[in-house]
This record gives sequence, C-alpha cells and structure tokens, in this order.
Amino acid sequence: MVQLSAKDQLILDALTSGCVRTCARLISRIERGEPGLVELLRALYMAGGSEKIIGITGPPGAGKSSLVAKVIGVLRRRGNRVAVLAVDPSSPFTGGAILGDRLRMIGHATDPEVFIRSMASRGRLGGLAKKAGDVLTVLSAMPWDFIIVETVGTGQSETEIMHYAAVVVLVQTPMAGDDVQAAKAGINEISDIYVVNKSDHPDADRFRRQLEAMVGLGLRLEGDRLWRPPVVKTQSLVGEGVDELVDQIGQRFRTLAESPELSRQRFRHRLRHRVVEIVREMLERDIQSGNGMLPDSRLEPVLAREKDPYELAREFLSGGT
Ligand SMILES: Nc1nc2c(ncn2[C@@H]2O[C@H](COP(=O)(O)OP(=O)(O)OP(=O)(O)O)[C@@H](O)[C@H]2O)c(=O)[nH]1
Ligand SMILES: [Mg+2]
Repeated sequence: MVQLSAKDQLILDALTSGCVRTCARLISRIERGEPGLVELLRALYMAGGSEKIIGITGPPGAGKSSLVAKVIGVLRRRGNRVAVLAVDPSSPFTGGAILGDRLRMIGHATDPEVFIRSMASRGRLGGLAKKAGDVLTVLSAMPWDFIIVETVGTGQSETEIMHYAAVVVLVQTPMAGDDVQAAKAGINEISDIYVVNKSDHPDADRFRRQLEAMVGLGLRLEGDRLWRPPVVKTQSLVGEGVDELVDQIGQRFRTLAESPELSRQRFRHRLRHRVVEIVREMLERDIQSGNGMLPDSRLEPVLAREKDPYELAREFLSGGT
C-alpha cells in the first residue's frame, strides 16, 4: 500500500477523474525533475488500468505529427478521449526543442477531450525523453481511451518505442532513394502496423509493394498464430487512409485482448525496461547528489590499484561496502 499525503491524494483523485489541468501541472513537475514525486507516481501506477498506448515512430519528416493530428480527428469522431505525448528531438547544439509538433496539432487545442504535450528528449540516446516513462504513468492512470506517443526513429532509437507502446506504428515515405531494403533489419519485430505516408508521391505504390513483400518474409509467430503486420497507405495532410489506419490499430488492440498471454508477455517486456530505467535513474541521482554512496574513501583502494573499478561497481550494486 502506498501512503499518500492529503495533497497527493487530491492530485490522484483529480487525475483519475480526468482533470487535464492537474495533469499538465504534474507533467511540468516531472519535467523539472522535482523531487518527492515517487509516492504519487507509485499510487498512479497502481491506479492505472490496461495500457492503450499507441506508438508512432519513423524517420524525421515522415509526416508523423500530421498523421497524429488526423488520427486524433478520427478517434474523436468515434467518441474517444485521446492524450498525445510528442517527444521532440532536440538539437545537439542548442538543446532547444522543436515545437512544430505542438503547432501542427493545434487544430485540437481547444477540445477538452484531447490532451497534447511535447517533451524534449535533451539529447538522450533512444530519443524518448528521460521522463517519458513517468509521464506515461500519469496518463495511464487517467480515463483516456488512447494515449499516443510520437517519437522520431533514427538509428538506434528506432526500437525504443516498443518499450513504451502496446501497439507500434512505423511511418515511412516513398521518397527518392528510400528503398524498403534500406529499412533496418529487425524492424519487423517492433512494428505492428506499417504506414506508407505521403502516398501522393509517384513511387508510393512501388514502395508499398516492396514493403508488403518484406513484411511477408518476416511473419511473426505469436502464440499459436502468425501475425502479418498490415501496410496502410496514407496522406496525412488530407487524411486519406487514416480511417483504415485507426481500424487497424483497433484490430491490433483486439488481437492483444484476445491473446492474454501475448499481451502479458509484451507488458512484461515494457515493465522490465521501465524498472531498469528507474534503477538507472535512482543510481545516477544518488551518485550525483553525492550523498555518500560513493565517498572518496571507497574510491581510495581503486586509486591505489588494490581494487578495480568493476569490483567496486559490483559491490556497490550488491549493497556491500
Ligand atoms: N506530400 C506530402 N507531404 C506531407 C504528407 N504528410 C506530411 N507531409 C509534409 O511533410 C513534412 C513533415 O511533416 P511532419 O508531420 O512534421 O513530419 P514528422 O514526421 O512529424 O516530422 P518530425 O517530427 O520533425 O520528425 C511537412 O512539411 C508536411 O507538410 C503527405 O501525405 N504528403
Ligand atoms: Mg513530428
């Protein structure tokens, strides 16, 4: 049982009943790295239910944000409440976030059933902001029907989304030189649905056929059935294909619901990643706050080469002295 202060209990109650202002304020506190939020986050996790998290990833400029804006539109028409977390890439030179995403989705800015938030990834490998996991804990405790996470997939961060989302949508475009063969090996394991966006491009059909052939080669065995990720063609500027995409996302959630073992397996995968992330954060915070966990005296034997840093690290992790 998590014991909450009266103030945190009020915040918890407000969030579980869907208060968007409380949500925005708490996310700001998480982003600032405010200490003392752990008890509340624990209680929020316990209050959460099934995770309807949709991950939308793909290379820079593939049209993810415009697609998310249109997906929100379709979900709203179908009566769903939607939260969006857009994880912006930040420039390695200035650390500044690109807030264009927020602007592009502004069409929904006045809708009280839609919540949109951007976070900067602050150069962390993997693309998702360090605090994204905490923010998703908050959103998952609220009565959203769907939570969408948009993140740029570049290089090693392409697979990161699967640590957060139950259903992963990979957005690609048929632009010149972007052959499907260039799509990273292993991508099949992470994508539940493929999107060929910018299908107004003349190469769109050729690209889609290539992609379908590639997907066909990589059929996944899930439990006792085969999963062949669908390929959906979209034009995110005008919304073409977006209804079909939302249908496919819904179908994927139904498949997961019908295969409890599969959902649990994927949920376990996400949880394992989350716990490791929390351990890492706790260790970093403890070490950096200089609270004596690694005082000079413990470094002395390593300095004198009586001990090596690996041994000290192992002792440290096992709690020994
Ligand atoms: N021709 C065409 N252009 C599109 C389409 N969808 C998006 N675009 C354009 O592609 C550019 C990038 O769109 P975004 O929605 O910002 O793409 P993104 O993947 O979110 O970009 P980042 O978040 O910066 O990685 C914009 O100039 C859009 O107008 C489409 O279906 N057809
Ligand atoms: Mg974007």
